[in-house]
Amino acid sequence: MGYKVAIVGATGNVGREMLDILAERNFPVDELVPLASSRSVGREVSFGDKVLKCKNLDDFDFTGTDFVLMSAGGDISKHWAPKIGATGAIVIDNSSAFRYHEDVPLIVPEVNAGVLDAYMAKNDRKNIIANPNCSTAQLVVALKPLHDLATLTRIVVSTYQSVSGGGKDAMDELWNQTKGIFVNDTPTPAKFTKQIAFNVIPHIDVFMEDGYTKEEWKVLAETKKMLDSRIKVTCTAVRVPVFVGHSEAVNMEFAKPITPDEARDALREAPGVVVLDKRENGGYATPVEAKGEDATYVSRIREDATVENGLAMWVVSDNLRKGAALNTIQIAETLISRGLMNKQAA
Ligand code: 11C
Repeated sequence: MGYKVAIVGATGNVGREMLDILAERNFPVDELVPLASSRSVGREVSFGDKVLKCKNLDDFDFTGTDFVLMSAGGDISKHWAPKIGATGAIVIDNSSAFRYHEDVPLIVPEVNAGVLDAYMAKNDRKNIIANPNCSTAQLVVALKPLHDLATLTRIVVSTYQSVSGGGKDAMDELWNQTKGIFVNDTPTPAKFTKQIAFNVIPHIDVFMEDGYTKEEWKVLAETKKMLDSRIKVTCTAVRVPVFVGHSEAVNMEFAKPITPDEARDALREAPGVVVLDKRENGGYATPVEAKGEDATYVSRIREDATVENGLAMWVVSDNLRKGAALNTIQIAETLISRGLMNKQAA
């Protein structure tokens, strides 16, 4: 038995990745409906060997749809997700609109799949499940086995985030500036606040009152919500001139002693993680290797001797996959494999 799946934002970076991943993983789809705003209605998208035309989100009847995967920005999600959820469809939302709501689960299946059991048993659920920010998703996949082993108390994260996190216009800006610089054009920032080609920018999303950016705050709030609210988290989020793949340097403090070897062994056993950690030239992952892959790569695992029970590591993943489209689809797969979709799919 298959499911009726709709994708809101099917023509965007993440929407197209969702279509590819559903086909790659043979997700049990009976019918797939790509949806877009009125200006993109009729645009074609590929799903496996099929070409589908986008329908209009504004007048689509969601009755009988099992899953609605949303990635069209926070405003669209705020407006549509509650209405769609009320029809009985399960909305898995990639925006930040509902992530911090107490009654909306925020899920990375490798970390907190069990939360879904309690949520789906609730009669008054909104039928909305949130997907985390890309920089948090890969982080918690790598932190979870270490937290289980030695109890994290504090983490310091520095991110190196690719431009694809900012959408297609951001990718075009890096591409055009890079080409332009070779012919002596003066770069004109538009999507970014400063030149992104051959530069790094310590600013992602809006500034908050305390001087942190919203991206940095998301890493903190989402890690606490999914992993453990007692962990102290601080973050500096930086945009780098890489097209796809976010990287993170992570310093961790634990309640109990843990050696780099113990951490490496636990990470090798952990779902969704590939340890690539040879202490030699090239013995670590970079975004180039992570692009197009499902895994979260962990490298450079070593002691952080500046604190008691400290470790440091380097974490890399494809932000469009584990950070967005793949995790969304894994949530849907988890609902099915845990027998939680029976009612919806009847
Ligand atoms: C970036 N992390 O790299 C952002 C993109 O809250 O889902 C995803 C924003 C979000 O710009």
